[in-house]
Amino acid sequence: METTIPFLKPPSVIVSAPINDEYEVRFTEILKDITHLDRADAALVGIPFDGGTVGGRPGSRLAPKEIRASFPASRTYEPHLDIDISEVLTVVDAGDVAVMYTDVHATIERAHTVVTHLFQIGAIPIIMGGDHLVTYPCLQALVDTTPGYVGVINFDSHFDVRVSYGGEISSGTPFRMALERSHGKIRPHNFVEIGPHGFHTQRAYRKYIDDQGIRLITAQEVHKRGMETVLEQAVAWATEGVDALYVSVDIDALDFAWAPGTGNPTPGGLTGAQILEAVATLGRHPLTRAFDVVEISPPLDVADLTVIMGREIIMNFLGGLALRKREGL
Ligand SMILES: [Mn+2]
Repeated sequence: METTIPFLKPPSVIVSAPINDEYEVRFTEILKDITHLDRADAALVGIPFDGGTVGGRPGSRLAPKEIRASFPASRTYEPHLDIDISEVLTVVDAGDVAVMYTDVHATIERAHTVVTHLFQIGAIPIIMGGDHLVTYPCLQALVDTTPGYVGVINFDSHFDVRVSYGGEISSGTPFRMALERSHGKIRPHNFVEIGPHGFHTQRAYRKYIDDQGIRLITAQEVHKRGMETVLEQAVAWATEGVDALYVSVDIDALDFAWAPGTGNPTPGGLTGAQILEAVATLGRHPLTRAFDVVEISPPLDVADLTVIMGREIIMNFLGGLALRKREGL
């Protein structure tokens, strides 16, 4: 059945699989087009917008295109999870939000409209940013379509709760905006930030986090205690009394060795293995309703490593989602 969603354009790239051996299935071979949206478990959607990048280096508007171009390298089976997503999931590439590069507010409106439609259809949106500002309309869409409270887990090297640049909204403001405009539906104690580290913020924002009761797990704490342990705590906090969970991955939560192609690369962050473990666990959680990966900047990348990292983060989230469906969670 054809589903028409306003402000949605076809995918920026459609790639076919290279030559396979007879047992091989590439992710691009199972990725369906928008005509399958009504029965999709998950829907990829790009938001190629970096107009919120006011203080750093842009380029993340090119990430959806480059991640898509990289998809043929992914197969459908993962040995640790022991799951073949082709046996379980229907995944659709819904396309890109028709952003307006010179109009931040119109772009936010359009992203909100598109993602709201995806929630109403029942698909879990897999959002490819764009900078971190794009999380705001997507999270707001989940708040607007969820009857009860919404929890949030954000992987980030920054808090992203700024009041920045004379009140201008930006990639540093999405979670403050979401909290203050959620009409109480995102309670600070259900909002967990994992990964802040390094000399990249100010005490005033830490004070805001602490005063509100927002939960903080620094990257150093993840390294000391292990991702499995801290994530168990994070999930307990974020899901307490909520109807839905939103998961956001700012690629700059990772150490710059694992994700050099981003506006603010930093040392000391999460490892590739830590984030992949975390997103698979969160994909499997029955309350997770939305997922985004933001701040991958292909023009700043080295040998496509950050694009590949983003692609693998998406694949591991889908692996978790496939486990959830197979186990009936
Ligand atoms: Mn961020």
